[in-house]
Amino acid sequence: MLIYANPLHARHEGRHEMFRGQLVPCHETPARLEHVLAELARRPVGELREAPPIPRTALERIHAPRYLDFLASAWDQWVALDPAHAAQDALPSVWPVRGFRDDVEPTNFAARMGLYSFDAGTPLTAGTWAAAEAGAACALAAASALRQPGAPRAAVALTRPPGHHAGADFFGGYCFLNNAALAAQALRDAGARRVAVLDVDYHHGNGTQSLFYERPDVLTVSIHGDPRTEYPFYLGHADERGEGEGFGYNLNLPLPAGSDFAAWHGALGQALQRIADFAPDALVVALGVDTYEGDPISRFTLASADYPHVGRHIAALKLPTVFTLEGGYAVAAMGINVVNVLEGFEAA
Ligand code: OKP
Ligand code: ZN
Repeated sequence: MLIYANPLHARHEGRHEMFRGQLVPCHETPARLEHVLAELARRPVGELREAPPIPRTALERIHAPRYLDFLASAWDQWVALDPAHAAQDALPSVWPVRGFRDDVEPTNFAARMGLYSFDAGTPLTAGTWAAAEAGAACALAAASALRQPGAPRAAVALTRPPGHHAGADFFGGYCFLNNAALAAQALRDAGARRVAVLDVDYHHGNGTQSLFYERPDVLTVSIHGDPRTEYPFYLGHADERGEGEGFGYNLNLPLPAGSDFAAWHGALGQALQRIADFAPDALVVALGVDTYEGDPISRFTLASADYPHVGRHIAALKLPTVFTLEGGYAVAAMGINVVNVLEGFEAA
């Protein structure tokens, strides 16, 4: 497999996220990706490649122009408000919930932060845009690699910040640009008639679901902690099946917090069966390993030894596959768990 590692990922380095009324150190850190790279150096399951830069039009296939304008300029505006801001992250604090307008873009910076976000756990930092844009380039390069003659079976966008919570015009859940959605759309644009997205991160991929909710050409399937108790709370229930022409093309498989690999594996079987029935030309896997038993913010109990099976089962679909890196916060085990999935896929 080909692996596109984001060379600018460490430029996104949040200091704090809001948790229970306090600012606590970020879980989503540069060390996460460094551990995956270190494990790949020990177990080289693929060839590392560099992603070419992408035009802004590539991002506009998924994201709203005014949202991209905001993200690209937000840090400079934050620092312009007060030079002392250069040493602080920007976090939103006010949001337009039900009944408020989202069609008029406020000029006030805090108001725009809230317009384009849904939580206070996702700091915007000096290098956020550079890191997110370079990560999107990795996702698009991975999608494009699968369409080349002599293409590998899989390509990986090894990147952070993650993407699956980001929607057309909002960030949140540590995500800014939806790498999995960008890859899925790029595969469609390059000629794949149907594309499936399988999201195995602990948290529901609300951004990806919302982006494709009314479309029958991109099937979205997510296995995750029950949103009644787990983040992102307001989406991810089993009765969300798509809308309009997209009805029947979204499948949510929520599991109770505390679920073990036996339960998770059962849901994976359902997910893979639905994907096989859909008969897509390509697959995108939103690969989070925060399903791990040692994860500090999640509550499934998968063991490191379970992850090769995950990769093997996904490979059994025999589809050209893009992996995008999503969550995983047990930093020391993260490299082992991610490479276990990829090695299981390659061994199948
Ligand atoms: C991202 B990914 C809000 C903090 C809540 C957010 C979890 C984001 C997970 N104050 N935590 O799906 O791994
Ligand atoms: Zn997650």
